[in-house]
Amino acid sequence: MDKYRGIWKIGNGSYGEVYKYFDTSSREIVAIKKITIDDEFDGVPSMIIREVSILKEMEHENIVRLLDVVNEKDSVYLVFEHLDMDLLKYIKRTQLAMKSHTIKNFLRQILSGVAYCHAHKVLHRDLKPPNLLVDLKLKRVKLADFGLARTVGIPSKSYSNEVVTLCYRAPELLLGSHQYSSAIDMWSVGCIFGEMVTLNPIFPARSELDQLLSIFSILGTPDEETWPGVTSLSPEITLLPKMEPKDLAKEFQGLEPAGVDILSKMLCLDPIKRITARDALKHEYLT
Ligand code: INR
Repeated sequence: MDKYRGIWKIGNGSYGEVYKYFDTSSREIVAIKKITIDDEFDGVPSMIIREVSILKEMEHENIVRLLDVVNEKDSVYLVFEHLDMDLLKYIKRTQLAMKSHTIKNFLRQILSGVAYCHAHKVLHRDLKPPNLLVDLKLKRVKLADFGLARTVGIPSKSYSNEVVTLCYRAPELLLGSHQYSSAIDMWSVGCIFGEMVTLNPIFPARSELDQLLSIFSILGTPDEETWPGVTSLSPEITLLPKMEPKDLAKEFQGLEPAGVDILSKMLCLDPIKRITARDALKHEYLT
């Protein structure tokens, strides 16, 4: 680690903190995720090995590049390329509105990264604005924080003990499905797209039930007709208030009709009918 000079802390990954460092040999700024191996947490080393092996496999312009792995004493350091900020900060500092060509450009890049992951049988499983990194000069977006990729079950607390946000979680997971498919990432991409348009989480909520009601208040409460199999997935769904779907064009004012169409296909409640990343890239909104 001697060749790296620490600068400051820039963020919190799903486990371990991220620092900005200066690599004195390459003379480049890098981002280093420091993971302290604590004997209490049996699961951590396997999570690290998993993230490292996934990231080593992934080589794509829209996926953050892992440059080096250093194992020193009781810590593992993951050395990544450095980007200016995460998408949450980018959205927040935007104040007014993101330009429609920037939204389109970012969505295309996010979908390219996701399509690449899915083609390699990797699910990200925790896509949200803090896990997307932005290069301001190149206007480039990259997927980061693969900590949850491929692991079994999604924890309710992160390694750093922060409450895991539910706002980007697919309805089938909220209803108790254990079948993780690539559709769960597409739901998250839809939520992120909507957030770039409105600058706020489109389905804000603080509990799992609250989250479902927030989703259904916009998209309507599903039934066997709109989502075959939903009542066997969760018989309790019949106890929820029956809400009608709203007009997305009204909910997302300013978004062009093709944008509303692709959004509705990503926010399709039934995961079987949800658009794939590959098909979304061919949608007229992006061509
Ligand atoms: C910044 C982050 C800049 N750069 C937060 C951040 C605020 C401002 O997390 C980050 C990273 C970076 C980062 O430049 N490269 C990486 C984070 C991660 C991997 S991870 C690589 O996986 O989310 O911890």
